[in-house]
Amino acid sequence: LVIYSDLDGTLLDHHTYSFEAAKDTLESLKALKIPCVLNTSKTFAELLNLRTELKHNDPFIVENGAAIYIPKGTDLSIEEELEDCGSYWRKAMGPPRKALIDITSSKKQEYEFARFSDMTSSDIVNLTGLSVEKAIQAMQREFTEPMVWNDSETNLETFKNDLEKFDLQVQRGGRFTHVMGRHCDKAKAMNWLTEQYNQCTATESTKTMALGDGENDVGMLAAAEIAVVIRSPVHAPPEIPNRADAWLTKQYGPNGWTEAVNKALMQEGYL
Ligand code: 2M8
Ligand code: MG
Ligand code: MG
Repeated sequence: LVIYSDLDGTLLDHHTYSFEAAKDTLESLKALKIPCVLNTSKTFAELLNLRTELKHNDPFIVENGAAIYIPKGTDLSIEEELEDCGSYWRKAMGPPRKALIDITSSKKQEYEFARFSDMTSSDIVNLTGLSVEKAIQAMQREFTEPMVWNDSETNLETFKNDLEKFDLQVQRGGRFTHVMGRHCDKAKAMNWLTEQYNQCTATESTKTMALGDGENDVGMLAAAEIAVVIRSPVHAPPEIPNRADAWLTKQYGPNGWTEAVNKALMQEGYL
């Protein structure tokens, strides 16, 4: 079993960003040697900090599938050449953020939006409830551009169509609307990494479980064998197409996460 987990609204509480309710279960996964891959909209800078808090040692995926980081020394033998990023190997899939900023700048007359690149760290603090330090880490983006969409839903559809011509796509997170490359997402990154795990386990293929609360998690949940929608205190659960078997947790955020992971551990015979 390999677990792929979103952070905000899933492993972390939507409002407080606390993972207290999931701590014991995270420890159990470590003891059982079940990798828990973080698959998030957050940046590498945010992950460096959070992984220390979470005592997380497994691979992780940042900026909505744009880059996969594998700590050096992880028991995986990867055939293709990866970028050497100090303590990590990196597989990058997304276009650089600069391109997203340039293209969206050309749309500023037509639509109402405020991008991270238009905001100060105190704007981000006010919108997210993050500390100034963490807001600054969230601003250190490489592949995606979150924005506050201040225009109509109809115009969002037109904006999406406009961006498609530039090979870009738009996905909603818990708070923001993210502009990102059209050929990368959480699902593609998960599939690539699962392929690497599969090549390592000679006898059986890796079973995947994915947990998420937002629209940007739908593809990842649809592609996982065990799909878990984490109930949100602020928005309706996303629909997972063709997955009547997807679980919806009773509890919100990290409480729901713990509920679902323990259910899976029982079902798979680990407990
Ligand atoms: C943004 O991501 C969340 C993910 O659901 C959102 O769209 O609400 C990102 O900018 C991330 O880097 C940041 O930490 C987070 C803070 O709430 O917001
Ligand atoms: Mg989320
Ligand atoms: Mg996320």
